[in-house]
Amino acid sequence: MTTSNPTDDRRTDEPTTDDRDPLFARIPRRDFVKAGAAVGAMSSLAGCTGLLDTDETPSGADVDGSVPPGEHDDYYAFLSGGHSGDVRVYGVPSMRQLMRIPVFNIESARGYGFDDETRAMLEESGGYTWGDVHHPRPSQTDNTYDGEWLFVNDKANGRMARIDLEYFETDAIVDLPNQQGTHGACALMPDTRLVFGVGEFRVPMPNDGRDLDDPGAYGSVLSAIDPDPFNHQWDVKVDCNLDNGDSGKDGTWFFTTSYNTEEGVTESEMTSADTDYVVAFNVPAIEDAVEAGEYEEVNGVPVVDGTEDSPLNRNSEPLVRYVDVPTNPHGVSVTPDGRYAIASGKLDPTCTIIEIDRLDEVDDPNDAVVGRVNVGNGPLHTAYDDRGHAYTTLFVDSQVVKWDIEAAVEAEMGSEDPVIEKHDVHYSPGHLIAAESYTGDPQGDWLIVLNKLSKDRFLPVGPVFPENDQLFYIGDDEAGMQLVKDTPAYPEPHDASIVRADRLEPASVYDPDDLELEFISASDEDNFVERDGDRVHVEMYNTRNHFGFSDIAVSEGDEVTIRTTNIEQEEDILHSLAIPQYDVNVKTAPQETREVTFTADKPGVYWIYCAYFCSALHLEMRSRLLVEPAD
Ligand code: CUK
Ligand code: CUA
Ligand code: CA
Repeated sequence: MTTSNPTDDRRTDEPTTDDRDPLFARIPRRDFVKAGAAVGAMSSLAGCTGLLDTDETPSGADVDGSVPPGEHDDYYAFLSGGHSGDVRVYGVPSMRQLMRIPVFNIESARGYGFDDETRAMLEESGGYTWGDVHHPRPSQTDNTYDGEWLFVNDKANGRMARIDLEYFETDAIVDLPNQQGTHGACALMPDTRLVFGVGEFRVPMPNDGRDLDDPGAYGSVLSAIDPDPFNHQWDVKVDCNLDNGDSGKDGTWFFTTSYNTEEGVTESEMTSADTDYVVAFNVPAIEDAVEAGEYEEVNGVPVVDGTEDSPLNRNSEPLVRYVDVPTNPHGVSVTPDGRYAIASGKLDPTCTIIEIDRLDEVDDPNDAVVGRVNVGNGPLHTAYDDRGHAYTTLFVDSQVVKWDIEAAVEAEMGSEDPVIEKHDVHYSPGHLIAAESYTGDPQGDWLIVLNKLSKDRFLPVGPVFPENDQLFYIGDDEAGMQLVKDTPAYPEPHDASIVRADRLEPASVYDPDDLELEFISASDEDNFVERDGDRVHVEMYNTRNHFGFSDIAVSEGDEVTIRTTNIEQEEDILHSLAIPQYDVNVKTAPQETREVTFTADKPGVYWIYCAYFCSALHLEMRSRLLVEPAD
C-alpha cells in the first residue's frame, strides 16, 4: 500500500491558531511539540509512513487529539452500534466513549426494556430483541444541527427510531410495514420537516405470502415519517432496491442509491448490469400526489407509485428521477453548499457528481451528471470539509482519498487529476464522517474513519475482533491528512455524526413534567400499596439509602406493578429497583419516575436492592418483596 501523505514540505514555523478550533486556542506551544512526538511514535510503531518526522519541529496542526483529564471535548460523535442495536456517544477528539444509548436492544444498566414504558415501546414496534443500527443522523434547523433529536434506522426489522438529545434516550420507534430492511436514514433538510427510512430489501407488497417466488413483482419503498409525533406519513414505491440516502439542502430532493436495478435475487444477478441508479425523489411533488389521493393503501399506509413506468413520472414534474451511475453504487451524500449529490461507486473506482439544480431542468436525468472522478478501488462513502474537499473511503484499497470537488466537475469524466492525497487506513473502511460534514457548515477539522477490520492493531481478544475507528486531523491542507489515533469499537459501527458540543443542551436531572408518570414524593399520601383482586399496585419513592417501603407483601400469582421515583435533586445520583430472580431492574435518575409490572409467581423472600453504587450505604439500600405461597 502506498500513501502520498506529504511530509517533506512540512512547515516548521510557529503553530497557526485557528479561531474555529478551540483546541488550538487552549493548547500551549510546548504541548504541540509533545503532541507531535506522540503522533510520530505511534505512526512509526504502526508502520504508517509519512506522518511526522520527530526530528522536525511540528507545525501547528500536529494535534494529537488528547484532551487533558477533567477537560471536555469539543464535539459529540454519535456512532451507530450496528447489530448491537444501540448508539454510542463519544467525545471528539479524545475518542473517549461517554455513553451508550440503547435503541432496539435491551440494556439493564439503563433499565431500557425493563420498565413498562420502554418495554411497551419495543413490544409495539414488533417485539424484537435486537435491531441493526447503521445511520445516526441528527436533526437540523436551517441546515445546522439543532441538538434536538437523532434519528436511526433498523436494517433488521424495517423500523426507524428517534433519540431525544435532551435526555439521551430513545423516545419513539416506528414500524415501517412496507419496508423489510430499513437501511439509509436521514431527515429532509434544511429543517427536518420529514424523516426518511430507505428500504433496502425488495419484497412483495404487501408481504403476506403473495408473489413468493416472483422477484419481478417485489419492490422497495422510501418511507416518510413526521418527526413529531414520530408517525408514518406515506411511502413511495420503486421497482429497484434502495440503499443509502441523503437530503438536498432546500427541501426538494432526497437522494438514494440503488445497487439492484436488475431486480435480481442472487449476487451475480445483482451485479449483472453495467449501470445502476441514483434515485432522486422530488418530495413536494410526492406530497402533492398524496394530497391528491393518487395512492394505493398498503398495510394502512398511502403508497405512491414512483416506479419508472408510473404515470406520475411522466408529468412535467416527475416524482422520481432515475440517474444512471456505474454498477452497484453505495453511499450518496450532498455537498455542504447543496449543489451536488455525490455517489460512491463501490464496484467502480469512481464517484459520480450530480448537479442537483439540473434535475429540475433536464429532460434526461443523466444530463444532470456533471463529473466523474477516479478515486481508487471500492469507494463507499464521501464526507466534506469547509474548503471544497471531499474525502472518500476506499474499501478495497484500505485508504481515504481526498479530492477537490470543483476540480472534479472541471476535469474530464474518469480523470484522476482532482485527487489531492491518499492516506492508508487500517483496514477496509466503510463510512467516514467529518465534523458537521452533512450540514451546510462543516467544521473542517476532525474526520473519523470507521474501519471494518482491525486485524493487528490491538491486543488480540479472540476470534471476534473489535473494529477500528481512526481519527484524522484534516484542518491543515498543507500538512495533509494526519492520523491521530486508533479507537477499538465493539461490533459494529457503520456510520457516525459529529456535532459541535455547544449545540446540545443535555439535561442533568429529569424534569418531572417531561414524564408521563406522576412524581412520587416522600410524603405518606404518595406512598401506598393498593390491592384490587389479584392486582397489586405499589407507589414508593427511592433515595439514599432506602425505598419508600421496607417490605412489600404480596401473594403468589399476583400481578404486581411498582412505580418508583428517585427524589434526589442532586445530579449523578442514580438508583435502581432490582429484584433478584424476577428479571427486574429499573433505573431511576434524579427526579425520574418509572414503573414495572411482573407476576409474583415464585413464593419466598426477594431482596429488592439498588444496583447503582450510590453512596457509602448503597449496600443497605434494600427492601423485601415477601411472596406468600398460594396454598
Ligand atoms: S453502511 Cu449500512 S452496510 Cu456503508 Cu451506510 Cu455499512
Ligand atoms: Cu441507591 Cu445504590
Ligand atoms: Ca447492480
